[in-house]
Amino acid sequence: MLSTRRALSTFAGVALGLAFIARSGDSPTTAQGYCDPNYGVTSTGQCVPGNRDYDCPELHAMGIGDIPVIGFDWQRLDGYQDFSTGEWLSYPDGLGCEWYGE
Ligand SMILES: [Ca+2]
Repeated sequence: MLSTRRALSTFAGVALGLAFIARSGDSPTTAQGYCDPNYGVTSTGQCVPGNRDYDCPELHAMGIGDIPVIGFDWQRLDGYQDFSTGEWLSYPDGLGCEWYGE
């Protein structure tokens, strides 16, 4: 079950993403839809789909990892936060879903 904090951040991210799409009009796409503008293209030329909130295991299964965070990390791909306390267990470093740990 999503926490209120996560739900709010997800909503903010979606709003941000949609605003970006509306401005740019033409965005790169993936099989899953458009690329989330908050995340950069990986070294393998892939991007994070922006159609929903993805988790790192899912993205890794799609061959997507070491993702540059260039906007708001609403999918929480970088760093690891304890949602019950809000404490960062592993601080964000600008790269999400590293292939080898955070
Ligand atoms: Ca990271």
